[in-house]
Amino acid sequence: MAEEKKEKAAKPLKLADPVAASMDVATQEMIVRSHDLGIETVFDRAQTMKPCNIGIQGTCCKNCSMGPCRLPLPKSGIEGEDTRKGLCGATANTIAARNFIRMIAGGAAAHSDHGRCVAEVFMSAARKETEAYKIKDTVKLLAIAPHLGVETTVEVDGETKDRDIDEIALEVAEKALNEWGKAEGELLYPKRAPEALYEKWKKNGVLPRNIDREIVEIMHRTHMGVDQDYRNLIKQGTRAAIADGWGGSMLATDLQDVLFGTPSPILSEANLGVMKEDHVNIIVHGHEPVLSEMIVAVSQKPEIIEYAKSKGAKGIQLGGICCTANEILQRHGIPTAATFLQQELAIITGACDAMVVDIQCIFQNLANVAKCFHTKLITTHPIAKMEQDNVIHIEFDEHHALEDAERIIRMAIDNFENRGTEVMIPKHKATQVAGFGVESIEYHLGGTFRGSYYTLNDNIINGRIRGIAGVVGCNNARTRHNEGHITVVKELIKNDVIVLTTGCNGIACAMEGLLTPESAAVHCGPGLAEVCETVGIPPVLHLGSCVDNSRILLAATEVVKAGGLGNDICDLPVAGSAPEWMSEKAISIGHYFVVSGVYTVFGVTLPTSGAPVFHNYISKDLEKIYGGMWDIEPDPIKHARLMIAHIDKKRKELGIDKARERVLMDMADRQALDA
Ligand code: NFS
Repeated sequence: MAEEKKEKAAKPLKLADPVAASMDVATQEMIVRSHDLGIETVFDRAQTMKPCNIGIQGTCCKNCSMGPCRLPLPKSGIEGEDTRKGLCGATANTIAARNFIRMIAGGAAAHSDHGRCVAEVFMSAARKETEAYKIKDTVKLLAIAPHLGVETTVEVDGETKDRDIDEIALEVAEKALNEWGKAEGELLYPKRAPEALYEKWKKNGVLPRNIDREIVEIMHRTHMGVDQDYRNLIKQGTRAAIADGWGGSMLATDLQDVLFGTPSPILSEANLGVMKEDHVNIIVHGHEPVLSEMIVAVSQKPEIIEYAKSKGAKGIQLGGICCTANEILQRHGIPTAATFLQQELAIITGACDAMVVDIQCIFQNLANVAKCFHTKLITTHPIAKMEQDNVIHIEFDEHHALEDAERIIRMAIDNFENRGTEVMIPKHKATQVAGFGVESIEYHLGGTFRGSYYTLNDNIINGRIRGIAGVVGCNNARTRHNEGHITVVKELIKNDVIVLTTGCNGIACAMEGLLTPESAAVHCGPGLAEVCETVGIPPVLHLGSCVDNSRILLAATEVVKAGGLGNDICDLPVAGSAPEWMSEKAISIGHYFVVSGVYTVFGVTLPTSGAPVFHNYISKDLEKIYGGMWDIEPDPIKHARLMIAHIDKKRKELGIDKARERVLMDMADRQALDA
């Protein structure tokens, strides 16, 4: 049976070297396993398929059918005038800028459409049309309401009274949904940014009008023969990126927190070793927590566990991949099974009874791999189906969410007995503490004295903490799996830079054991180690999924508000990084970090290298406008050092550079200096 099934899998043309492909031992073992079974994975495909040298430079235009027009940089570079042009005359700068902002449109659309789905479920919950979803976190609801212009109190007979919570929820739902397509005005959440930043956006004309419009306008402006000035093109990219970070993503995070609970630190595990041979293994993969929350709830029902036992399993083991993993990890402690690049390997364990996917970052090849095993691959979202005939589509709907989830789980349980003999789960897994956020950082590193982020700011000012880095983003099969992530993060914490992580960087750090308080003593410089030990936190704080990068923006805003470190995000000793990025979402995230004032370094490559003038504009000139800028550095050590150099530059500008040697100045001294 297994032999016959194996025939269906494509045999890899060229085999990846497991050690060169990944630094993670579980991954290496599973790549060897895939070769033994003759099943091709992304690691092998990366050997056979090489990227196009022109596309990689960002200078291939296929926006009309006279092309594709290809404008690679000449080997000798460009001396004198750059005469390269497409048939219509489009320059390399125009082409690269158009491609770049189309990536922003793709990324912003993905995050924001996810946010819209959550907002629609939120509306159903607020209208009490669904049994499955309820307004869970009323504290967070009351916290976000004012930012959407929703009153939380009413005047009755001259007296101020609390407004009915159901009424507030309903109005929040209406106001939130309106953000995607309102006819007039501007997006509401950008006002949550530090005032100086908001004013900067206003002055430069980049305040988003509504989320959908900014994305549509990118598609219009990049259509053949419209916008032909890279500066004007990136300006629209800026508007759409703000609409993502300070709009669609931030709404997704907030509404998810209200519906499912605001995360707080929670203990769990990570890597393929979380799967259990004697359990029904259900892997949830994708991004929206709307479905996975239901899977978690149903999998814990006693009658369902009994059903699993009646089929010979000891229980049900859930595991997550990609940002769905981060969502159910931060709210329920469900272990993380894999990063983006390990998704096929989870099936190759032979122990995956069902893989349930929704949207984004899902390999179509999962279907081919699933054919070699008993694994049921279930798509659940109307906008994300697969053409292969072994894929089951169970369309998920908030109105019968629990029934859908139960059907899926029962299908997985029934499938347990169909497992072949070829089960091999790697033993490796690591302990992690995840579930940090703006609120829990305030709790751990805040303090009630003066400002909410007082202790954090104080430790930055006195130099124990050198600065803050946001390290985020994907894996990329063009670079060794997890090595960029881990090397960058270790170099930062070694130099007393505290790291906020999300997405697949968070998963990589978890697999490496960096998300435990104990890791501080092993990997951190003395200042950061002392702070982590005193407050009992890991040196790398996991803030959730990629839409939760909005938490990083708001944490930075809290740092500004707490005082003593300037009056804008661009004044802070902070830097951003995506060492192994690959998705359009990462470009959108990178750009909203940059235009929020953060120096942001990407690894691997950036599709701007073929257009040096445009590259120069986003990596140098943007700093003059927004205080943040893009940079590219594939070498992870150099990458981290660039970030540290920027942090030191900011410390110097703030006049706190000497503090790291003296560790003398405290918050009060600093505020006295500011006054
Ligand atoms: Ni982010 Fe999440 Fe991972 Fe990259 Fe994909 S999971 S939204 S895009 S690969 S970090």
